[in-house]
Amino acid sequence: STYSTPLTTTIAKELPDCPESSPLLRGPVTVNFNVQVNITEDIKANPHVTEGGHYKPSDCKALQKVAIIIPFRNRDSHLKYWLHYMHPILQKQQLDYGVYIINQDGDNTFNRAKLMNIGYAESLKEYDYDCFVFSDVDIVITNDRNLYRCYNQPRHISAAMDKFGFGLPYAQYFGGVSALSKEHFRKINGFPNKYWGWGGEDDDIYNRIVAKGMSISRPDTVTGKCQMIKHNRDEKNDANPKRFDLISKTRESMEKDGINSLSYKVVKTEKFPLYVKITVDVGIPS
Ligand code: UD2
Ligand code: MN
Repeated sequence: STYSTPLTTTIAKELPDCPESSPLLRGPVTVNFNVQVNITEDIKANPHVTEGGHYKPSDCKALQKVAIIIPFRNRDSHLKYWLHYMHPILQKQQLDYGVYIINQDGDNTFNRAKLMNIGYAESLKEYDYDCFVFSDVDIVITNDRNLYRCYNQPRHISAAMDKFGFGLPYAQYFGGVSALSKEHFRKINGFPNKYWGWGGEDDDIYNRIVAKGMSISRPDTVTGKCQMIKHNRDEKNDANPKRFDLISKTRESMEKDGINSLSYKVVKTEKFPLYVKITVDVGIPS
């Protein structure tokens, strides 16, 4: 009588873990920003991406849950290219991921790093992410083996940009696309909120990482090749004259300026087929 209830009926089928290296990867991907793309066609081309830009493999359990966070304002013409090229690649990488466009409301000075902090906080309200990829809207990778996931150390994904001759402008450069685990992000108190306008925030993040005894991991320069859409500097994102002074003080400022001092207001959340757009009030320079 002990064995009368078949155990199997109550056990849910569990997916096997996805392999360490996805069998779907092929290497180089052709990217051409001169060829027009169409969002309606891209929605059709990615039927397994669900409302709000989420995807997870159906045949295996993804190794990481990745929130992709894009600081944004008035760059729809770039966003459509990002969606077109990146969704297919991310699916091939067998990630459990979601795409978060963090849109700065109004027309005050832009604040990239603060928007990325907000993306971290808002994405965690929605899902139990363990890895965060922060990406400019105008950059795509051109090799599908450049994984949008986290590593033991903070990862600089855009390691070989076309605009820097497929190398680094300087060794400490951390701009473009990067990946930090929840643990990495917490260790450095997130990103600075006090960089208004263009420049310096990426160097501050680099300083934070080094100050906490971590180092930067990068793909090799073949795998790390990326392309940026050519563009002019936006309005209300002029070079920040305070950046040099701020960068020289990261070690002191990072303890009080970061995820522990983040304040903002969500103005609107919109779910589109290939992404979530969260419009936020980041305040004004103080
Ligand atoms: C470089 C870095 C970038 C950042 C920036 C300085 C590279 C490849 N990237 O980018 O990571 O450190 O310098 O802040 O070197 N954005 C908008 N709307 C705006 C302004 C900016 O959406 O009005 C977003 C968008 O995601 C953009 C990103 O902010 O890609 C960086 O701004 P950028 O592209 O104007 O600056 P760029 O190319 O010099
Ligand atoms: Mn750019």
